[in-house]
Amino acid sequence: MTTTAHDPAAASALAPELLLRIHDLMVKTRVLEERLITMYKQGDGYFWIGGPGEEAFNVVLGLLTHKGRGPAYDYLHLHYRSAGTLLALGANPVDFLRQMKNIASDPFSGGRNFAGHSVIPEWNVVPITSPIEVQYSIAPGTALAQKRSGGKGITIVQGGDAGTAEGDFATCLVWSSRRGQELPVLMIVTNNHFGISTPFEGQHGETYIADRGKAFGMRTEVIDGNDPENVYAALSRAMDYVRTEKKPFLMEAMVSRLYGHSSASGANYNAGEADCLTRFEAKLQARGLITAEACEQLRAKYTQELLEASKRVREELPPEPETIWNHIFADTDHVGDAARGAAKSEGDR
Ligand SMILES: Cc1ncc(C[n+]2csc(CCOP(=O)(O)OP(=O)(O)O)c2C)c(N)n1
Repeated sequence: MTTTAHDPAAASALAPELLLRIHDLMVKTRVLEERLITMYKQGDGYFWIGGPGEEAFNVVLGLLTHKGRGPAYDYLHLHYRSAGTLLALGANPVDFLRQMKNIASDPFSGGRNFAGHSVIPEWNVVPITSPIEVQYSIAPGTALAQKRSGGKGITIVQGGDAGTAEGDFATCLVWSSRRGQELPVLMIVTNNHFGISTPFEGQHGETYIADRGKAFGMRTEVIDGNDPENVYAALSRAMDYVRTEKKPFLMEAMVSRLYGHSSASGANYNAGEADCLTRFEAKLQARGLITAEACEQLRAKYTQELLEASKRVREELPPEPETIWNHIFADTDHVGDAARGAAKSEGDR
């Protein structure tokens, strides 16, 4: 395709194929979240939490991550709004439906955790937790291992704005930035301006959370997380810095929360928030890269696929009681019959 100074497509530094790939993944992620919400509302799950409104940022993060297992690759300490990142890495959306339905074939937790709590050891995706922010105090550990092993892997840790009030966030600032012992950590705050129902304004003295990094000698940046092209440029710069300098970086990305906090607040669409997907589609259409019809067809295709998958998942079985010990770190039964027997014979001696 030839471009001229008047061609709107020339406005992007990214290749059209890449822009369309990002768009495809954003649509796939949005449709997945909407399917999960529908499943929840139909009684096919107990709770929904996810990231509709964060697709622009999260998809690009996944595309830029060096995927693999072990310290030579990037570690991802994510949170419960990260489906876009995982789909961009290549995760199967049906696995998210399996976790929502709590069936045995859920690869993340064997049907025992609720939606949005993924873990993919093969890709260094550490378990996503319900307690918010703990990922920030765990992240320096993988970064330290990476620094010691000397490879190109970096540690990426992400969470919301309200959680930065927790001590774990300060732990990450301190441990990542010790002079002469800095760690390759990309700290990300996806700021949707709310902690459940608490607005940002009432909880922060600082204007930008990212500014806290400056006191620790960190590079920082505040970005519009709703614009995937902008995100691509900013994340590429930040990751490159962390990878080559082996020093921390704190990025704050402004994002939207399109369906409220979770099913606990109704999970209904909030038209008052900026929608990164409709914004991006308008841009791509204005540049002649995709038509409105093609956007609708793509959405319809994924909607149909996931509708069919949700019907299949409904027929699958819940986990067997004895699998309760799977997917936990301890490999010893400390409370069952075997443990009681051992304790008794200890006492008999
Ligand atoms: C340690 C801990 N405290 C409180 C909660 C309850 N809680 C769940 S989500 C949440 C708000 C998180 O807000 P934010 O960090 O901004 O992330 P968001 O969900 O908005 O992406 C709270 C307080 C929790 N899960 N864990």
